[in-house]
Amino acid sequence: MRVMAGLAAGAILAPMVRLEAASSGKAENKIRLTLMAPSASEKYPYQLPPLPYPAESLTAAIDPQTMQIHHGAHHQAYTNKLNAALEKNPQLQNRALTDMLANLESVPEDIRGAVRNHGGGYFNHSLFWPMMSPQGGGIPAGKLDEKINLEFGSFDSFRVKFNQAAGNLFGSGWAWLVLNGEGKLEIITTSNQDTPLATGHKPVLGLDVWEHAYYLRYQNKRNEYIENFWKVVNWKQAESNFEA
Ligand code: MN3
Repeated sequence: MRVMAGLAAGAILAPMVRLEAASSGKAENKIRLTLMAPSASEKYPYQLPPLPYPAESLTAAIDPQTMQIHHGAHHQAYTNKLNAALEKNPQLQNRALTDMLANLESVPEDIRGAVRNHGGGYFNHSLFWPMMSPQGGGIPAGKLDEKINLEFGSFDSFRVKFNQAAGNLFGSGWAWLVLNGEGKLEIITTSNQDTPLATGHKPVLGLDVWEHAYYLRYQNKRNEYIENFWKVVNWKQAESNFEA
C-alpha cells in the first residue's frame, strides 16, 4: 500500500460542529448540525483535510505508519468514494453533508448507502484528527469538566465507562461522548461509519476502534490502544465541540 506524504504540519484547523435546533413548534424538532470546518468540506466536492500535526507526533498512542495509512489512504478513500457517488447525483451536491447524515431517510435510496458509509467516514475522520494533539492528554477543563463530573460522578468513572463501550464494541465502529437532544452527555457507540448525527446526537469526543486504526502496533490488544488514546486527547477541541 502506498503511503501518502505531504501532511501539513502546523495549521490547526479544527472542524467544529454547530448545533442548530430548528424549532418547528412540535415534538419533532429537527436537530440540524453544520460541519464548520475550515479544512474539511461541508459540501461537494469534498477534500481531504490535512492532519493538524505531523503523522509522527502522536506516538504516545499511534505509530506514524498507522497515521499515514489511516489518513492518507482510508480517509482519502472515503473522500473519493463520496465524491464519486455525488458526481452522479448533482441534486445532492449542494446539500450539506451533516444535513444528509442527520436525515439519511431523505437521501434517495440508491445513493443512501454511499452517503451513509463514505459520507459518514468522511465526517467521522474529519472530526477525529483534531480530537487528538501532541500536546493532548490530561483532563478536561472548564464547563465540559463540570458537566462530566456532574453526569458521570468523576472523570475517572467517565473514562472507565468510555473504555468499556469502546472495548466491547463488536466489529468495526466508533465510541463517542455526545450531547443528546436534551443537552445531556451520553456515551454511545456507532457501527461501521455511522455517525452520531443519525441519531440526533452531537459529537463531543470520538474514538475510531476499527482495526485499521490500531492493528499495526497493537494487533488484538484494542484495550491498550484505548488506554493510550487518553494520552493524546485534545480536550481543548472537545471543549469547543461541547460549547459550540
Ligand atoms: Mn478509521
